[in-house]
Amino acid sequence: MNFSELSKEISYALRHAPWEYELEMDENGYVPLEQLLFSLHLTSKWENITEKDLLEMIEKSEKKRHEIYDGKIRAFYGHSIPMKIGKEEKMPPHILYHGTARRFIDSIVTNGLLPQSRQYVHLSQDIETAESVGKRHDIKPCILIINSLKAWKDGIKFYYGNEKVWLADIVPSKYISER
Ligand code: HQG
Repeated sequence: MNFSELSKEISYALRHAPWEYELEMDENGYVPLEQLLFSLHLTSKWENITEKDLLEMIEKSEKKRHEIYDGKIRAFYGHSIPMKIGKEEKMPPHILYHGTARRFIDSIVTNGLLPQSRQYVHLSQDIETAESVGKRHDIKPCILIINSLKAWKDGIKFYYGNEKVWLADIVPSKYISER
């Protein structure tokens, strides 16, 4: 079983294209496991996939991307679908990080961090996570330091993704500095 490929496909379905898989998604991004399995079974690649495989995929993945709960599955973050997924508002830690490409810095300094094609800006709990997020965009990523608690006290909303990923609607540039 190629769990990495499976995780990619499920992320695609749950974050970007539930309609391609005929999934009915609730306001927190959950879809019935049954629906997802039914849809995956229509392809030869995943025709034998079981709930146990999905649990094992989640268990073995280094990144906590998905969650199974009460017969439903959801992605913790990353959504780009038009229906905004509700996330739990939470007081953030003092500092969060954001790894990005050098070529985006000028625009981020001018406009702040914006969600771009996703529903939320994604922030990292630690520098290592920010490094690996940033490396997806640039071999020498920039690590930005977010003065998150100050921003939260000033009324910027933060949301919990998983233990490594925090979300925000936007982060104005006055709370951002370069490492
Ligand atoms: C940049 C992956 C110009 C932003 C990762 C980022 C993460 C701006 C890019 C999760 C900007 C968007 C999300 C502005 C933000 N001007 N560029 N004003 N504001 N940007 O991929 O945060 O592996 O949508 O810096 O690990 O890189 O899929 O977001 O570089 O957790 O589970 O616009 O996706 O998780 O890129 O990554 P993305 P991201 P998975």
